[in-house]
Amino acid sequence: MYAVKTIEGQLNAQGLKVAIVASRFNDFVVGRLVDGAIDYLVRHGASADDITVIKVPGAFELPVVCKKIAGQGIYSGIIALGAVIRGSTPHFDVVCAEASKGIAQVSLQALMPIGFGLLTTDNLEQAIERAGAHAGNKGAEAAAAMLETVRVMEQVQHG
Ligand code: INI
Repeated sequence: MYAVKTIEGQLNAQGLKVAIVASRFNDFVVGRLVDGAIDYLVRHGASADDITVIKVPGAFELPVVCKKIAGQGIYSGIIALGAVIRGSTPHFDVVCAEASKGIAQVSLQALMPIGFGLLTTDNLEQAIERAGAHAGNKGAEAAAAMLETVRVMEQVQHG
C-alpha cells in the first residue's frame, strides 16, 4: 500500500470541557442518553467537573442554546441530546427537521464539533432500545463522535 499521511482522532477526553445540551421532553429516555454520554466521557479520561449538562424544554430548543454556548469559547465540544417520538408528536417532522438542521448549522457556523444524539423514532419502545437497551446508547455514540471530531480538528488546524 501507499504511505500516505493519515489524521485520526484519539479517543482521549482528558482536559476536555464539554457541554451536554439535553431536552427535558421525553426525559425518561433523554436522561439515559445523558448518562450514556457522561459515562463515555469519564471512561475516556474526562473529569466530571469539566462536564456541564444544560437542560432545554424540547428538541426544538437545542440549536439556539448550542449556538449561544458554541460562541463562548468555553467548551471544546457539545453533545446535543433529545428524543422525538412520532407516536406522541403530531408535528414530529417539523421538530425533527428543525432540530437537525439547526444543530448542523450551528456546528458549521461556529466550527464546533456537536455530537448529534437526537433520537427520532416511531414509538417509545424504539427510543428505549437506543437509550441503553438492545440498540446501544446513542448518547454514548454522540459523545464518541464529538470526541473524535474534536481531536481531528486539533490536528487539521496545524496542517
Ligand atoms: N420535543 C421533543 O424533544 N420531543 C418530542 O417528542 C416533542 N413532541 O412530542 O412534541 C417535542 N415537542 C416540543 C418542542 O421540541 C418544543 O419544545 C415546543 O414546540 C416549544 O417550542
